[in-house]
Amino acid sequence: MRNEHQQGFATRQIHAGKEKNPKGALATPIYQTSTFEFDSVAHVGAFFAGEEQGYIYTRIGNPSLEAVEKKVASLECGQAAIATASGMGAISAALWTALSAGDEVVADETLYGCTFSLLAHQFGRFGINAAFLDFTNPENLKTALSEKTKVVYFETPCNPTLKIVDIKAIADIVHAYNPEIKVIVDNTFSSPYLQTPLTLGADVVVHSATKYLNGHGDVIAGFIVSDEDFIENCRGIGLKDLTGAVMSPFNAFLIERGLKTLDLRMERHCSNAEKLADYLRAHPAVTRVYYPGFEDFPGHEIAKKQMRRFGGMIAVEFAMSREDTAAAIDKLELCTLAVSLGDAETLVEQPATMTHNSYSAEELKAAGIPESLVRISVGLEDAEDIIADFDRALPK
Ligand code: LCS
Repeated sequence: MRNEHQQGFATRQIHAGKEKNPKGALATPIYQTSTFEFDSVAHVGAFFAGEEQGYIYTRIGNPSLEAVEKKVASLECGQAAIATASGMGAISAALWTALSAGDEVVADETLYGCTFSLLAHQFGRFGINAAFLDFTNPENLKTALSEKTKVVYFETPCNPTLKIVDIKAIADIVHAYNPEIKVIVDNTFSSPYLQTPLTLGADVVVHSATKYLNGHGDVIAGFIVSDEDFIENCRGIGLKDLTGAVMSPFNAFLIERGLKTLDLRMERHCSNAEKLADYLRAHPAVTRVYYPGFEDFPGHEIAKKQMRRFGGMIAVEFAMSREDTAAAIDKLELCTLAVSLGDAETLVEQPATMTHNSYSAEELKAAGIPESLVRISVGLEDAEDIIADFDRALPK
């Protein structure tokens, strides 16, 4: 049999991390337990010192979590992963692990609203400064990095404008300046099926597994993937002591189950997004479609280089006021007005009022997020039915 590193993505999404369990169950059992039993007091010391393998308490480790952590590490081509209670749990545990008072984060200016809020509005209280700039010109980083910089942070494609950042170009500039700086990439919008930032020079990947990794809209969850040392620190400090935001064993089971079809789902998300983007671009009520698959989309060439396909997310500007746009969106029947993304259902939302309402009007402008922008997470329905829903809802 080919070893795990030689196996293809589909094989790893099904088999990686799986262990034969004593009762022979094919699916990983849900180890729904908070604590684990010890044989003797004499043994306890060895466990706590890490000299003996085993489990102590689910906030520190659990077999259901370990199975899905190993799978995600394999899919992201990382040495190790840690499961967290949410995407924000992963982001905060990774950042709290990497940063101390007096340090600085340099981040791209277009980020998921709560990540932006954590960096821009909360970190200052703890003596950590965040500087924001546009990473589409990697040269911008050369003047922004300093001896205080400990983390460089970005998403690609970005939420919600799908702006593309060149992972390798950023990682090369940052590590040439100081190899100790952690380049952290939020890979939520791509999933490891479309893009693996660690193979392009990033040090850490974070995920909202709430989205494509789970894929079925029924959990809140996250992951950090990196080398063994960083993940060990995230486990022992960031997650255990600082955030405590551990994934539940039941959610680990659901995500492991969802991951077995990640490639199939991503292929359909991408195909449906291509069709809907083409339809919207030709619609007279539409002024601009943000979609990395279009040849004239800024960043298309970089997306082609670092992604397998162009993803399932689209953003749209209409030739209508914010109110008329909202009225059209309200007329959608099959597509659902909701935040989140990466689900089987097509989800539609207005970032300025929903996911990105932590940005002020000036901050939206700086991040290139128009107030009337509509974001679509294209689902797994028949593309013709999604298009028919928009065709009925949009003014002729
Ligand atoms: N990173 C990205 C890129 C996200 O889009 C989100 C959530 C998070 C991290 C946080 O993950 P969570 O804690 O929710 O699991 N994005 C959302 C969105 O666009 N709509 O609703 C949530």
